[in-house]
Amino acid sequence: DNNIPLINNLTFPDGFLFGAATAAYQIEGAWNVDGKGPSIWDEFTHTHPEIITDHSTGDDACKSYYKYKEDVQAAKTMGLDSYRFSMSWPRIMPTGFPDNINQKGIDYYNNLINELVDNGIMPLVTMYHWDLPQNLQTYGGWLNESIVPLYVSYARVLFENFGDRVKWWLTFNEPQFVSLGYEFRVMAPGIFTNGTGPYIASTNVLKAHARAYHMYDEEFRESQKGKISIAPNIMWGLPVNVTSLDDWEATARYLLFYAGWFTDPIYGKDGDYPKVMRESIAENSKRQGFPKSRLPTFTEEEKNYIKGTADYFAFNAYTAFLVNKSNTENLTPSWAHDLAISAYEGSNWLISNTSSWESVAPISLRSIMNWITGRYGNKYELFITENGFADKGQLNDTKRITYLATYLTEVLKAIFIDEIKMKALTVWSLIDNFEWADGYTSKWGLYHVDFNDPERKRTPKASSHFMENVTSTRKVPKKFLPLDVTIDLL
Ligand code: PNW
Repeated sequence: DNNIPLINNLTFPDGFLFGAATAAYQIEGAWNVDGKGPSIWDEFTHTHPEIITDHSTGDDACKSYYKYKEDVQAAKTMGLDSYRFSMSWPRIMPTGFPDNINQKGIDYYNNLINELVDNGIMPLVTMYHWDLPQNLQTYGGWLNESIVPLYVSYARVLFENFGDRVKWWLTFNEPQFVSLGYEFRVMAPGIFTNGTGPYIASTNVLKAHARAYHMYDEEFRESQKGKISIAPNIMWGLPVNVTSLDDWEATARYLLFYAGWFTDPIYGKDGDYPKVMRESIAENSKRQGFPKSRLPTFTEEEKNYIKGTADYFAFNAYTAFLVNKSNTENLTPSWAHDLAISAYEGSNWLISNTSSWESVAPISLRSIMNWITGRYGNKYELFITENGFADKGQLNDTKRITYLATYLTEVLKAIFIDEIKMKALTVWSLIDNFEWADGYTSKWGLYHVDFNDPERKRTPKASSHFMENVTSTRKVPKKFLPLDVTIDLL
């Protein structure tokens, strides 16, 4: 019966946005040029080259500080509706303090935004993608609550200077950086804090986010009419053994300790950390002899202040893990030991050869979208701020195409079967770039960048032609996904 459409015949609705993303430290280079102050990532790569796989840095990266017009042309060639990029706090405020604003930094972002607007591409701006001014780290960085008003002054400078043209904002990319930077040591500032740092930092990040949101509401929304959110990473989990209640419980903990850590306070009804976190961290802290829980508590006033501070539901989504319970009772205090799970990649899953954590698990995306609406209601527009695949950077990137085709198909299912309000999918990344601790060994771009060429020549990959096809037909082209089945079967 032909009344039920083939999934490949479904069209992305009008207003659905296709985009691609980058981040300042990963692409700009010009790390000490035109008055930019050093960031914690400059410091980290310069002092700890052993942590970066190929001992590289983002000193030059893609040189997008000089080549931003080529980046915009790449987005334009693919027919993208939006480009997500981040602003470097130390390029705008070299010390992180508001008494010193670097006009050349403001000029750079003005030029980039104007170039986007002139080419009909919507700018989506991440205000913080991990490159804290190094000067603020000397005061403790995200562990010191004084950072909250400093972040708010930085946010004000962005709204004042760019808010006439930027209508979509993200306060933070993946606030879970607090565990990578203050526990796992794979990201700047690279310190271990005995199970305290990630929680103190997450509390300050949430307060900074909420204050920036309220400031926008009070001072800018009426004239600028933009939208603000935050982009947590949401990784899906599946129990190792589906008949084990322990594994199901571990999977639920994993979702709440990682994603719910930030989504519950903002989108949940209590404005607070998930109950499972509050209870188990309090219990562990007591057993470990701490005088109070290592997880800070919010006052009622703070909860009400944090609750509801997002205009749309943004999230990064890449992958899933199999999860089971692990016993960590007698181990060092830490976020990971509070979580008390083990996570694995499925043995027969297609995995990325260059990323240590990514496998191709498209069904996870639909599960995540349904988890969001199930837990927080179907009132927000959902905006996938990152999704993409890592390889060695070859031009004929067929696995990236399969990855994107299958994930985009899950978005169609969410729209047409689950009736979820999907607004956008933004591919990570527009161009190959500096992939944090993986340096230049793991490539995510729709465009290849030649890092041996002083000009950093950009070349379209096969996946960029795939995206061009998607944006011009507004469908997942059948030749890339031979799924000859009707949507009711999926
Ligand atoms: C994101 N994980 O990081 C970041 O937002 C980007 O800057 C980064 O380049 C991109 O994804 C690719 O890695 C992640 O452990 C870091 O699951 C870690 C994880 C996921 C995303």
